[in-house]
Amino acid sequence: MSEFFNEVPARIPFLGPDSDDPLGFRWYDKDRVVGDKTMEAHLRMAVCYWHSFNWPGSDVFGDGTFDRPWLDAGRDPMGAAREKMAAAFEFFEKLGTPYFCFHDHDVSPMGASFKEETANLEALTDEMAAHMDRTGVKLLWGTARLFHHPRYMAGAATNPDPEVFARAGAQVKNCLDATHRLSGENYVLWGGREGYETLLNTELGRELDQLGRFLNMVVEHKHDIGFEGTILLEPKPQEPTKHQYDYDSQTCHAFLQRYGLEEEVKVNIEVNHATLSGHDFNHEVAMAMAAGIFGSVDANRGDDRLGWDTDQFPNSVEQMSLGMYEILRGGGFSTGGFNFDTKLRRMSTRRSDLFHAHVGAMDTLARSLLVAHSMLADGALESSREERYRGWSDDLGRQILAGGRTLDDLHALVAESNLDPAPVSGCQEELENLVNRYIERVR
Ligand code: XLS
Ligand code: NI
Ligand code: NI
Repeated sequence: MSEFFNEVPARIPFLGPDSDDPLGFRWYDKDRVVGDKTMEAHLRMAVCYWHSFNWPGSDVFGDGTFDRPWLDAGRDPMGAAREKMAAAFEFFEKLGTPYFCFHDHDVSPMGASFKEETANLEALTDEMAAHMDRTGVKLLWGTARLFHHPRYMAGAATNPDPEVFARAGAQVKNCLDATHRLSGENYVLWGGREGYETLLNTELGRELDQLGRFLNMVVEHKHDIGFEGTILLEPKPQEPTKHQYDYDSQTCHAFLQRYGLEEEVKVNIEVNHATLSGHDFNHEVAMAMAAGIFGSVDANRGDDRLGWDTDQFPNSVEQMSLGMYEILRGGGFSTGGFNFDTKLRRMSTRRSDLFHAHVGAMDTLARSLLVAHSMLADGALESSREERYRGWSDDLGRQILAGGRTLDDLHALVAESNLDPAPVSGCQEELENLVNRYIERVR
């Protein structure tokens, strides 16, 4: 088979932190054991099919800039899909990520009818299975593109027209079946158009009920076919809609509880969707962990100056260490992992740029894992946190939480002893310095 990324060696090697080779890992040593698992098993990293292979480098103001011959106009769609698939698996294998993720229409042409769409996906799913067997690369998650075609312009599940809901349901069945066939470990729903542009034409309560029913149908189908992966919602506050219903982790949790799905569905947290919703990445992870709905992560970051989804490769060890700390503290990933839902900049036009980008991102996550693990193993942050809440283990705290004290009781207690607790320092700056020390010293 002719290679597409022929300037890159068969496998990106681990060379260690003293190496200056731009195409070697400095931190990602997949077999290195960190705590109880290898780096590879902790991070469960995935490359996304869409931005890396199915996007020509276009933006709203300009055409594609990348060298992606399978996207050229006039190509036979199935032939082009096969060529793209071969290049994608060559990339996954050379890079050494254990997983990939896809949308149905990243791998498979839409066709002229639903029948053709279904047949295309089935045929290309078989070919993906063969590539996966050959390379050992696994599927972290699949997802259906329910936001691209004009029929979905007013939403898929939340569309005012039930026929659009039906069309979306049929598409998700195809994609969930394909994900199951490929032993995918999760199935994602990002509700890019499940929201609104203006309240003037929107029946908000009705749309939420539609979305709740749609998600229940997805879960019912999952059980019908015996899919054991996790169903994940991907929160995002807006873009392309003015308001997306799955705004952030806390909103998703309330939605899941309302529609009886809190035991069935978890969240796929994207680093920059967190910041777009006005939160830090570590906040979103901690919130999902606290609600018992943490699932997976899309690792792409934003730009501090830009208020949209720039999908940049993660390069901040501090940001990712703080998120990683919450992930480890909550017990790590089960079926989830780190997906690179990341885009090159349009001017990164060398084929090898895709490698440079992922190598740096994987090193950033690996180094962040080491930082987070040593912070957790040393226990300094945890012991100061425990100390801060110590009172809640004493009688008063336990009785309050168990429901054994009323406001009258508290009134009597405070009046009797003139209770006047002294403020205690939160030690924030000391703790921040501590984190920086771990970042400095990690090896
Ligand atoms: C868009 C989302 C999207 C999902 C998959 O902002 O991040 O790429 O991850 O549909
Ligand atoms: Ni995403
Ligand atoms: Ni995104």
